[in-house]
Amino acid sequence: MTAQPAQSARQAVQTASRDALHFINGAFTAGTTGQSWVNHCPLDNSVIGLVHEGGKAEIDAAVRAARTALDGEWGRMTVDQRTTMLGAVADEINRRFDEFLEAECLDTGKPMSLARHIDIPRGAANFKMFTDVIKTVSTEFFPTPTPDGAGAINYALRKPKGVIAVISPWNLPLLLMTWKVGPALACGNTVVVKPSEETPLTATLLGEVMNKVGVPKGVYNVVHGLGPNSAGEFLTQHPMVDAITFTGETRTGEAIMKQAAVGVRDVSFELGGKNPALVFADADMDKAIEGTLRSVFANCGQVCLGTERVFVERPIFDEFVRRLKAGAEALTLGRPEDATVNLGPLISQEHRDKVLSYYRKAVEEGATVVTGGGVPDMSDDLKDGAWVQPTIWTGLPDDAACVTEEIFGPCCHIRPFDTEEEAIALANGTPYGLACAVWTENVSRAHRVAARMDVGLCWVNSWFLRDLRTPFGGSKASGIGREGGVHSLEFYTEMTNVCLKL
Ligand code: NAD
Ligand code: 6OD
Repeated sequence: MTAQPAQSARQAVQTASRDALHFINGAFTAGTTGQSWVNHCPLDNSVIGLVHEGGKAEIDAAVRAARTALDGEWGRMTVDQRTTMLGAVADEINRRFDEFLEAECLDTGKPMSLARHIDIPRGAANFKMFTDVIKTVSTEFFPTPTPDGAGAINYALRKPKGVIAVISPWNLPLLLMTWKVGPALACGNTVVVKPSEETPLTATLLGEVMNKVGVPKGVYNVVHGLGPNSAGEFLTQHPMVDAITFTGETRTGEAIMKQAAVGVRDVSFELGGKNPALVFADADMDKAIEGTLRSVFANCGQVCLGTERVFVERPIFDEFVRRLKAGAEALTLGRPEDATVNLGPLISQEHRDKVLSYYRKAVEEGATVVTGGGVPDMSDDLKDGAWVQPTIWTGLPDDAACVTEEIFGPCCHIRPFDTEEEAIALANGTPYGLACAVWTENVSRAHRVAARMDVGLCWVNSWFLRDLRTPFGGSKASGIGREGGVHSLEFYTEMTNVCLKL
């Protein structure tokens, strides 16, 4: 996406109803760059509004506001005062639930049934949960012997890390942004958020919520922009940013890590994946089919934890392929508000081009297209949207691009295996290590296989079943660090050990 001068873009969208402004130091502003771009709805390519692009001046203003808030009222609040306020943020998200729902579905085109049950409730829950965690966490205490016999006591203090840069993607915009803002604020930090350029609305709306509940100005800031040579990069390079938490592509993570190296800033990364599902012959077939359909196609395949490689034990391979095909072909594509719809469009035309290039590549690489592989026929009002067909392949070689590279679309490759050992080797044979799903009714096998998966998250007979207290994150090229429950505190706080000689 390329930013255009505001004037020309504005002329094109005189009817724009939803411009996305920055939220800096408690106030909404278009900023000073004069640059903006048109935000399109992926359902039909219609215009949502303008998004203003922040530059170095906006980032600087936001980071300085965040710093000042740390040293001001926010920094002086007790944990109780802070968590009461964040509880009110959660309540206010719930009170304005329908506005968040509409904004998220406008930006992404995703089914309201999905956003209603996952995206928006999690936006609120991410604030509630971390306020509970921070209120109950204890610190270490060691009575230490000394040669004079009097002893010393050691205890660790947890303090906010400072100004946290939050850079988030477009697939679950509110959920993934608040997954980081919630714990960061609960720990007493302040934040500058750079939401995805594709999905600016809910982060902006959250600014209104912050003001409504009286969160001091400067605690939560949003600057819109692109990544390289724009707000994203400028934010990570700002010398007053103390740590960077990022969710997005592995390649972007590499770039941000270089940017974070200046000043030796800490990073927490949730990155890409090429997640496997292992379906053993002793699995409950109904559950495995239902779970795999969700893990492959939910959110139109745009879930970092989603399955793109399915390995099925040979005796049940044909039946599994037949039933997954039937399930995929029964999925309904359409408008968010239609309760019968399972799948929305991809996030953008640009992403559709990428996914369709993989659909073509799969055929060139020798795939059998079990179902899909192209563009669906949509009604006239949706024909300009970023639609693709749910797609299943078999027969690809293990080194095919569609088997090794993250596609982030509604598609998977299914391959047979003969032994548990082979299944584990195939599943682990990737530079990524985010998540996997194991389908088996054999409890011993479940534990045995789970222990050998090189991933941060292993689901057995389930997928995307979340308990927010658990460690969440990826291994290998899928991330650095874990967030969730007390694990988030490791990143969002700095510890000072106090040793007091008695
Ligand atoms: P992306 O990496 O393209 O962009 C993510 C964010 O980074 C955006 O806000 C973007 O503007 C910003 N950005 C890009 N370049 C930057 C730079 N040089 N400096 C600073 N900021 C920069 O990712 P995306 O396309 O928005 O999201 C899809 C990807 O995210 C997929 O790879 C998916 O697997 C991954 N993801 C991972 C998780 C997880 O929990 N592991 C969750 C969701 C998405
Ligand atoms: O559930 C979560 O907390 C989380 N971070 C989910 C990530 C989904 C990726 O698309």
